[in-house]
Amino acid sequence: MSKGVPCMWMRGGTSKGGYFLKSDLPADTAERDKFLLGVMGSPDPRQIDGMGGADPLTSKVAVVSKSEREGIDVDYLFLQVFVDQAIVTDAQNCGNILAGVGPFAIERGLVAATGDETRVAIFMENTGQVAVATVQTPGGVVTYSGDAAIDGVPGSHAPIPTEFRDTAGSSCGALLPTGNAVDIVEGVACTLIDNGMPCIVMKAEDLGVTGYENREELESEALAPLRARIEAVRLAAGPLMNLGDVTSKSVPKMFLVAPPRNGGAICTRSFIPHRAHATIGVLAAVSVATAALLEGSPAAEVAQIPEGRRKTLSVEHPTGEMSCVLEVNEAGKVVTAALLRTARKLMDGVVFE
Ligand code: NQM
Repeated sequence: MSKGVPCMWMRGGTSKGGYFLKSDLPADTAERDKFLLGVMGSPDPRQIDGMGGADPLTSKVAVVSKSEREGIDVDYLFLQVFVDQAIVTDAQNCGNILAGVGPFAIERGLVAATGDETRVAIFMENTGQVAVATVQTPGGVVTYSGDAAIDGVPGSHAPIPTEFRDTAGSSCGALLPTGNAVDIVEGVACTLIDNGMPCIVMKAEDLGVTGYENREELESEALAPLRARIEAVRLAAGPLMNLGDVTSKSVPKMFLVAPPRNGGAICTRSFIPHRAHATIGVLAAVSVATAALLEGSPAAEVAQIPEGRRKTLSVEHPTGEMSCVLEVNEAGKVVTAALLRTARKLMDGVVFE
């Protein structure tokens, strides 16, 4: 048995996972991945012999180190540990797990608290972009308690407002990798978009569902043909999005959109890509909200878009909504996105593979 590796287990947004200092993990990637598979208990649909929660949303890892980059506090590498396959991938980012990175960095002494609030500039290594998170640090100590509530998480916690810049083309090289707001893929009208997360956005109606189904319904046997059709679109679109063969990749994420039902801007259901999401990914929400601003796109057809250069788009999801504050320039291009997340430290100790 190994002697264990220091690790903090945290909820970040509506996800959960292990947060490690880079220096505590094996430097060799293959060794690191083998270790993380052991920690999570993968591959196994129940992850019974590990810390993973038998769900891609709770089988996640943040690797954090002090940054050498100008103006940046820490570097953050996100790793998705597949549940039922022996795959660890850095091919996607994660804005939910990102929410825990600021508090973790302060707790581990990588960043000094600066009064009651501490801004942490985070370089997201997966996509080469920067996020700035504001962490509550009353008296110079991280607090997780507060009044901020986010849908998909019971109770309220300390707010962690997070700002993104220049997220367009994070993995696909361009906001619209095909150059089009609409492409027909496998007979379905889609927007292939990447404003921080490669996403494919389709109207639920075009796939024969309402877009208001819950997670259980979306994963039911009755909707197996829907999932097969969505996967066919995904596999065909991967190369068009400069992602190559996406058979064993966790991107692109797949979105069904419908008119908002609860006063929001748009209603979403997502597949990430094979499980239905319980809520919505952070950068995925930014990407879908951006798609809704594109004239003639499937998302624009169903969305209610607020006026003004600074818009709050409430993106409805299966268990509530996520508000994205988008700032657009004169040409209507999204230049910044800001969201509210919370995080909570669950465990600090050593973990065994
Ligand atoms: O899009 C899940 C999550 C995510 C990703 C996934 C995320 C993002 O909810 O930034 O947060 O899409 O696999 O944690």
